Amino acid sequence: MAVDAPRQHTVADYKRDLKPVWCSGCGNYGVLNAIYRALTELDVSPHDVGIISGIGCSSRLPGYINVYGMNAVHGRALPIAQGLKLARPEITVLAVGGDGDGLSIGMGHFPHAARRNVDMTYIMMDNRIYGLTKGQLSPTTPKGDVTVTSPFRSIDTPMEPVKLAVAFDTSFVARGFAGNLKHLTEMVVAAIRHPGFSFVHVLSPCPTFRGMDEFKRIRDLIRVIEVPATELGSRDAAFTREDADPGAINLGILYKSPRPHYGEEALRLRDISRAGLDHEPTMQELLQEFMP
Ligand SMILES: Cc1ncc(C[n+]2csc(CCOP(=O)(O)OP(=O)(O)O)c2C)c(N)n1
Ligand code: SF4
Repeated sequence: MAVDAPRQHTVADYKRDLKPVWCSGCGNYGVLNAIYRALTELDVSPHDVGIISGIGCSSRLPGYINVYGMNAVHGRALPIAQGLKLARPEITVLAVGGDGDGLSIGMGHFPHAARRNVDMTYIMMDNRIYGLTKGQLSPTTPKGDVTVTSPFRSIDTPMEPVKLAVAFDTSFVARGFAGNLKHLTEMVVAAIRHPGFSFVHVLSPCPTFRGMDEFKRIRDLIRVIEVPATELGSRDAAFTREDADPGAINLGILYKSPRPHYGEEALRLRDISRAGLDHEPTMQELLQEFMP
């Protein structure tokens, strides 16, 4: 789109009549609104977007956006979304889901999505609990917290999604907060614009199972930072920043590892495999090669 060209889409184009069934005060409303705004800013046609989720309260999100979507299988948003992008490289593909979906049952897919580097965006809505199934401890539940499955307090060390993403050399890593819509929208826009697999960790409170003061607790810890471009590619710097102040949570673009994405690599491979051929092989010729 030319710089001065008027936008073709408004937020209303991405909204549906179906009202979310989320509890009032749920952080997921903030994430939904950030995605509406990001798509509006990117001015992408609803029919050119696909959003795939797993299972959970957060994973209901595709149902509330007027784009192609699928509330899929628990923990499997990433492989399905990668398949969609490979089949339809021209569309914008997002995967969304909770901390349970992405870090428990779906954890095996995260490092592979990062190393494969398909050009898509993964938004993890981290509420530090299993919401849909009514309050069990999740991989990100803080140590010491009481949940329905840790009635005498959790003794597990929580996972840290941003550090995991950095360790996996994810090509773009950011963090936002459902209670800071403007900043979260910026993070989602930057992630979608990034050519490669981008990960946005979103602090998305569940007041129902983590208490009404969860929003305030998080708001008191967050600080928006701007990492200098010269530091964005350093894993050491990213880890050091995350650990620098145990009383603070960094919001912003936290790590970048730019490299050719999977689609570009696959095209290169196709060209190499065709070098020396004087014509496009027919199906008959290919079959003959494998079954002479
Ligand atoms: C194969 C399978 N195992 C377990 C479940 C039950 N289950 C549904 S959602 C969920 C966890 C949800 O937690 P999270 O992904 O953090 O989402 P939230 O509801 O908190 O947004 C579980 C264990 C399931 N649906 N399918
Ligand atoms: S249970 Fe928690 S995560 Fe689920 S809709 Fe309610 S507030 Fe949101």
